[in-house]
Amino acid sequence: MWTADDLKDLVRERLGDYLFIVVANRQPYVHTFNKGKIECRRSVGGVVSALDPVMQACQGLWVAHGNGDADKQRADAQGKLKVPPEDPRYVLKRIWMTKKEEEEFYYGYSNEALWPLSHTAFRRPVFEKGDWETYQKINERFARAVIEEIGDKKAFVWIQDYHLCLLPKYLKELAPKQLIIAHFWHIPWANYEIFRICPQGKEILEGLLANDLLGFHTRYHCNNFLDVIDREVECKIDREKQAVVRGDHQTLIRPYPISADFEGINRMVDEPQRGTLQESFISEYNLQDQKIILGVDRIDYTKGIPEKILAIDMLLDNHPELKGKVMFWQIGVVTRLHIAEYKKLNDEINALVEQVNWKHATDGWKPVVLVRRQFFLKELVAIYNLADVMVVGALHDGMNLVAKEYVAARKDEKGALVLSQFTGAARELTEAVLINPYDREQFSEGLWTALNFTEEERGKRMRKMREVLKVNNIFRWSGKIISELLSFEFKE
Ligand code: GDG
Repeated sequence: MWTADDLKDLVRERLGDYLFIVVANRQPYVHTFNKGKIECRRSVGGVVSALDPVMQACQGLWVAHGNGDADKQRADAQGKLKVPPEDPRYVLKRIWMTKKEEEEFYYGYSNEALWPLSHTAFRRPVFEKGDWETYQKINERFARAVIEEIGDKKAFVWIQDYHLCLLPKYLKELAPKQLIIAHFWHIPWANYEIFRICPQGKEILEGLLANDLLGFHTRYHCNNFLDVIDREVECKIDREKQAVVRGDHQTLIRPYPISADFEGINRMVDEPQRGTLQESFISEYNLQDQKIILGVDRIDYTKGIPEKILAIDMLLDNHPELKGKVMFWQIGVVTRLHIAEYKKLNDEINALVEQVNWKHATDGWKPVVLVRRQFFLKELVAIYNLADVMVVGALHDGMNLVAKEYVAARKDEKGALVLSQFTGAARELTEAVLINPYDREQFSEGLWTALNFTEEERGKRMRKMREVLKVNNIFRWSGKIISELLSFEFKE
């Protein structure tokens, strides 16, 4: 089983004198103003939890967008500072963007073009010339930020996600012999029929093929990528090695399913604070005396939130005896509100909640409680343990960490998971009740099945899923990628 210490040992033993650089849009530490004082907090999310210990061990460099309102105050003239602030171990180099650049690079090309394109979620991607130009410009800015730091040294670089498709190519052009690059793509990769509509498709593929290693969550996404390459790029595809070969360069294409910090979450379950948190949530959200069906998502049109509310509606239509006894508690962090589609979705969800509550409410009880608030992982762990059924209804999702965190948090082996078959997580968590969120009847049947599991059935399924996640944890994910990355040799 992989641990944080194994990762640290791996990097210490194999890295030698080379540099280790992570490049991501998201930074690991953010500085913000709060009542006139500057506060620093670690960003939430699996990638930061997995990579922060590695960076601390190898004293690497993390290049990211400084998006906090007090970030400039805490960085030097080159945007650099040592983190974590209380025990500085590695360098965070912030790059800056104007509001307009952020609008066009982050909200525009990344999230209005590449995000819907990759998720095949029936939202039309928007390709704006200005967004694409800024996307190129910001990718170049990230490249320069890395190159400034390496001097004449050699470095292993690990790039994260769809914001930085062009970065590998720019980097290799600037320093062809000094860099070995891996890239992890956190979202699905669309099939050719979808991908081919992207006007900048060729440039994006050229960018990604400059990587030495390119990772996706599942083999299905790797195959989609290889099919697209096969049709769009002149090259040789070595199916046995799962590699794309062009001239003397090859890019290995590999599946690496990301996961949750299983042990860390299990430790949080044991903290005495959990009980207190649970009591306060029960009284704050009126959760007493009923079974809880829980949803936790960023409010995003790929997560199938309206589909979940409609499945609950049908469940109550078909089983009115559940009224007053079961509730659907949906926690949703509002994101990307700048984008019109997200605003529309928020309005649609509000209207649906109101409609379903109006239809089924009885004295003092309503079926849907929607909470738009951000919780810390410790709080989420307490919340996961309050839920009889966890429901993930994503229409398409690279992995879905919420499903894995729920399983990791159910040390008591209680609780059941209803999981969309269109998530990467469904490939590993086969003991969940798998549903198609587009099929309302099947979805509501799935909820009914999960609510009615015997204790034995529930325990058996949860135990099996926990065994899978205990081994396939977040450190295994990063360990596998870093081992492969560090096994490449630099060109002479
Ligand atoms: C993308 C891909 C892939 C913390 N507080 C809250 C909250 N969190 C954390 C959760 C979880 C994370 O946010 C959400 O991760 P997901 O994997 O579910 O979804 P995306 O944000 O879409 O992530 C996805 C992931 O990258 C990693 O590769 O799995 O497929 O789309 O860790 O603990 N989440 C919510 N409320 C909070 O208050 N909803």
